[in-house]
Amino acid sequence: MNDILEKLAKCVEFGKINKVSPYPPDMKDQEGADELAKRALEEGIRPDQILENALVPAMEKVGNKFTRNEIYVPQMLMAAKAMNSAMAHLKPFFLSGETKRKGKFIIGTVSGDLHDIGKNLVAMMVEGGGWEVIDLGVDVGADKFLKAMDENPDAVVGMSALLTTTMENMKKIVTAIKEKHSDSKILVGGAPVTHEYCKKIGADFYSPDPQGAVNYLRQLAS
Ligand code: B1M
Repeated sequence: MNDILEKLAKCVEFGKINKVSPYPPDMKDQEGADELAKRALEEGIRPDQILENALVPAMEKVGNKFTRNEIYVPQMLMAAKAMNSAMAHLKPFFLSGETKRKGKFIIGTVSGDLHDIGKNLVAMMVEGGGWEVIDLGVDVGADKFLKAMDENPDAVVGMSALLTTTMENMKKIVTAIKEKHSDSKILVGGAPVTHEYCKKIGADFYSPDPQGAVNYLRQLAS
C-alpha cells in the first residue's frame, strides 16, 4: 500500500485526528488523519482510493476490535473522529457526484427514545464503510422515516432502540415502512433488541454491534 495511505489508516485505527491532537500519546507531534488525507489528495490519490484503501479497512479493524471487546467506546469515538477529519477532505468529491459511494443508509433512533450514542457509532462506522449516511437523529417516527425514504428511494434503513418501551415503536415503524415499501431493507439494533425480536417485527437484519451493520450493508451492495 502507498506510504501515505498506510499512515492514514494507522491514524484512523488509533484515533490520531491531527498533528496537534495529544491522543494517542505515542503518536504525539506526528501528522494525523486530517493532514494525511489532504496530502494524499494533493499527491493525486483518488478520493475513492483513499476511502477504500485506508479509511474503510481501518474502520473495519476498529469495528472488529470493538466486537471482540479489545477496545471500548472512547477509542471507537476517537477513531471515528479521525475518520471524520479525513472524510471532511473527501466529502466535496462525493457530494459533487465525481466519486461514487456504495449506497445510502438512513438511520434514526425510534420515536420516544433519546439515546443516540450507539446510533451515532453505527452511523460513523457505516460512513467509514463507504456509504452516504442520512442521520435523522433521535425520537424519529414512521412519518419521518417514510419521508426520508421517499427522498432517497434506494436507501437501506437502520433503526436503534434502547428502551424496552420504545421497542414497541420500532415494531410500528417497521410495519409502516413494509406496508409502503415491501422490498425495503431494514436493519435494527440497540441493547434490548434481539435476533428473535427482529424476526418477529418483520425487519430484515439484526446486528448487536456497528461492524455487523457494516458487514450486512456490504453484503447487500455486492
Ligand atoms: Co438511559 N436507559 N434512560 N439514558 N441509558 C438505559 C438504556 C438503561 C438500560 C439504564 C438502566 O436502567 N440500567 C435504561 C433502559 C431500561 C430498559 O428499558 N430496559 C434507561 C432508562 C430507563 C432511561 C430513562 C427512561 C431514564 C429516566 O428518565 N427515568 C431515560 C429515557 C429517555 C428517553 O430516551 N426518552 C434515559 C435517559 C438517558 C440519558 C439521556 C441520560 C442518556 C442518553 C444520552 C445519549 O444517548 N445522548 C442515557 C444513557 C447514557 C444510558 C446508558 C447509561 C448508556 C446507553 C449507551 O449510550 N450505551 C444505558 C445503560 C447502559 O447501557 N449501561 C441507559 C453505549 C452505547 C455504545 O451502547 O446504545 O447499546 P448502545 O449501542 C450499541 C449496540 O446496542 C449497537 O451498537 C452500539 C455499539 O455496540 N447498536 C446498534 C445500537 N444501535 C444500533 C443500530 C444498529 C445496529 C447496532 O443497526 C441500525
